Amino acid sequence: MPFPGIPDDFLWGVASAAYQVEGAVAEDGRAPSVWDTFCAEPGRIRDGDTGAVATDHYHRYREDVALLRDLGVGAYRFSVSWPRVMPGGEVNPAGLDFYDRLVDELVAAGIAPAVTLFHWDTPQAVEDAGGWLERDTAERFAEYASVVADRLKDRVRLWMPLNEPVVVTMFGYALGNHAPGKTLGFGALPIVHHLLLGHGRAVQALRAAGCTGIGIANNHGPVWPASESEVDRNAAQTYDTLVNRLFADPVLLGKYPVPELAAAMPGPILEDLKVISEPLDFYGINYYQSTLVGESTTDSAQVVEGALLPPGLPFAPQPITGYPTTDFGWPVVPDGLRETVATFVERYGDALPPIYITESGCSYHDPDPVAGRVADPERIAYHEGHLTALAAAIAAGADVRGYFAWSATDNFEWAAGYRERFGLVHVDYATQRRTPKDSYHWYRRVVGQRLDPDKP
Ligand code: GCO
Repeated sequence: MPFPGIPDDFLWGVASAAYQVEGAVAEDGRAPSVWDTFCAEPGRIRDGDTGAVATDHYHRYREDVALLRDLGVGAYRFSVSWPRVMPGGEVNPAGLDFYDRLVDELVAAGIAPAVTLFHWDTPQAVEDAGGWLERDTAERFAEYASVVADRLKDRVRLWMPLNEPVVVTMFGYALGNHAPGKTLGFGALPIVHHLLLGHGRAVQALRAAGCTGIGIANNHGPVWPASESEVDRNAAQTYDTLVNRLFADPVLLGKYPVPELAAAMPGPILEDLKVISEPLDFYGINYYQSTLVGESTTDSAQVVEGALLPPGLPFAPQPITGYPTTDFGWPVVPDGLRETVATFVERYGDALPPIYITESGCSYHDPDPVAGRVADPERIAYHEGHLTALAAAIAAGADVRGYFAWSATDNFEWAAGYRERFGLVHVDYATQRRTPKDSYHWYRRVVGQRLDPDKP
């Protein structure tokens, strides 16, 4: 049996997000999101790629669900597109119908739907009214949450109002290499509070609609100091606070991690924190990599993961050496997943609900299919290593209930376009042909052995 320690009722899944797979951006009443606008600006996306067609999942969802059924996963995490469901503030029945069909198809295939409500695709109309810089956006988001809940609540097993709010804030609003492309630096801090308030108000709306299985999906990873020097340790601690605690502390503990951050937030903070810390049924961790951080020693800007970090920040991410890297250049540190989970257990104690790993995955520039096969041994090694590390965290006492591989199919990797391939299924973008990779067959065996130990 692989991964001893992983419980038999563990939920095996795969994940995706609307703008990365759906395409059909102007169909059935969908309005533009900030990502449509951003992709249309020259120079924003590698090779000028856009999500206009993506993997055409909007039209091919039946074929995609059939692939998931054959994979044998127990759950599929996808996101609902806000600009499809409420393009201009009013409900668009045709948009909502798509998710109704998708959810029916999943349920018929024996797969539990796990829904993200905001995977970064703010309707452009909402952005034009101030977007997440405006408190009112949290209310608009809660209205949208209740519309989706009313339609899908009878069939959805897990709900995640927000996905990776720290990335939206940092890349979308502080550094500007993601939509909506704003470069506000620390001026982006109000976004944090409004996203959190949107989360809390959406949780309330979901509960009011009778939903259960409510959580969040946020990305986390160990932050290691570049050296034992005090300056490097302080720099790492600051960075850790921003990426690992800025959203988790308010949600789980009802407070901001440090008074300076609380002081930077707009509105009636104490009242809001009560809403933000509505109890959750689970906490979703997206894990991709660990980060080495030292003091900022340069007076010039630094490019990290495509983002231009301005000079003068109190920290500087540095390359991690001694680990293999993916073709995207990310260090592969499986034990970082164990460490992340262990840190959460230690840091939040009784305030931490059960954990799901809501994403983990890797991009390799896979070869084209040959005779219906795509060999991707590195991706298998990635997931095998991370599941082994996760099993160790569980063996040490962490309550982890599931793992969602990112991603089901190759898809639109934001500013990096289509070059990066994270899927268990290869997509030929010229023909939209899907070819399960070796990693798909490997994952199918892992999932299947858990379900039925006698299965070959
Ligand atoms: C997320 C992720 C995904 C990415 C994946 C690989 O926020 O859920 O950013 O959308 O495609 O993490 O970078």
